[in-house]
Amino acid sequence: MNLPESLSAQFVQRFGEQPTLLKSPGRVNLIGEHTDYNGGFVLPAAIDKGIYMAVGPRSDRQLHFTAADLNSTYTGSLDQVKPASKGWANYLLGVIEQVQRDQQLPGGLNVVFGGTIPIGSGLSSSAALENGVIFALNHLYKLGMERVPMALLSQRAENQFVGVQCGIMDQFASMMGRAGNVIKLDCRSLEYAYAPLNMTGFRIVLCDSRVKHSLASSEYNTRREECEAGVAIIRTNEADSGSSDHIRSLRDVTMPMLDTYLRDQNPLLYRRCAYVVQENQRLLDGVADLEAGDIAAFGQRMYGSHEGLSHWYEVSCPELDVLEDIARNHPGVLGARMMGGGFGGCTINLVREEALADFEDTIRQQYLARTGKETLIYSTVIEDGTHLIEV
Ligand code: GAF
Repeated sequence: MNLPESLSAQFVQRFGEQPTLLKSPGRVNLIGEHTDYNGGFVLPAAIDKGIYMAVGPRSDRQLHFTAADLNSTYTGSLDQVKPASKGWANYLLGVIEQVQRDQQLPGGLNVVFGGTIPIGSGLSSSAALENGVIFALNHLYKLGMERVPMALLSQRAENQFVGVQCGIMDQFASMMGRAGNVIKLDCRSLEYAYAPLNMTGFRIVLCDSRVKHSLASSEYNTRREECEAGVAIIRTNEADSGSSDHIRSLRDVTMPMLDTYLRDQNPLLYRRCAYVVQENQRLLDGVADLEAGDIAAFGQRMYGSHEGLSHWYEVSCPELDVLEDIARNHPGVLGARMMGGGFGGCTINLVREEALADFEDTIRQQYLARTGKETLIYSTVIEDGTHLIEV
């Protein structure tokens, strides 16, 4: 029995009726890290690993959720949605709370879910879960919501209920993904375009550091504050020399501005802001590489991204740096970098097909030798965003 079949069987056993089934994927991001909350660009895609959900409406106002992988259950009411002690339940409750700000749901919800996204791997299982819930409610109760508003609702649930001040990238990628394509997303306007990723001859391989340092969420919020502080300084100085109305975020800031107002005056803020300004440009240049079919040039930009994230933005960690270093020195790798918020999780690697086996062996052996830790390696493919499935 595969995972959706097993979830479906558990649903029938628990609720005595057939569920609706859906899949909500995790995401990768090829380049453009920590740019989303700075009004910049990202280049993510939905992947084959994801959350599977068996869902059904209820005629009463109860909520019955089962996290099958954890063998854990939550029961509550639509009329009393408040943070739960079971952390996983908050990703579902946050979505329900957001929906009910706009409209009264006609009934409760039954959910049995499980997943193939390793917990804590930085592949956005939380966004996948949130998207799964809003997609289920939209389908079951005919809420009439389009996909982008659903992704935005998931992000608000994460910001306001779960309390993580994430940008829009993860929820957008999981909801909007299209098989075989990356999404070039302007995180300010939410304009987006799909770009086919020609994967002839190489694979996307994720190397899981299997660490999640506790700094992750506090440092994430600190980076956001540092970027905002940098923008405020640039605005003030630019206002003195003319108009600064157009400077709303680091998206509007240039390297000459940073050189003039921050480099000597505040080296820490300079490094943070310069990383973001350069990463945005790297993404635009990288998209041009992909359009030209130059995957080798794109790979070099991934190394540049890692360098900036590690030394200037300081969101990497020794384990991720080791994974990137092993990859950079392997002849079969086109590009590699840490991915997502940082302080643990996965690196993303573009690996030549013929080198896959040797790459995996090398990573396993050297990561163990250099960190004393075992890695997990996932070869992944780009798939569709959140969607209904059948077993
Ligand atoms: C995490 C966040 F959730 C995203 O919004 C994004 O900021 C990312 O870190 C860094 O690019 O995944």
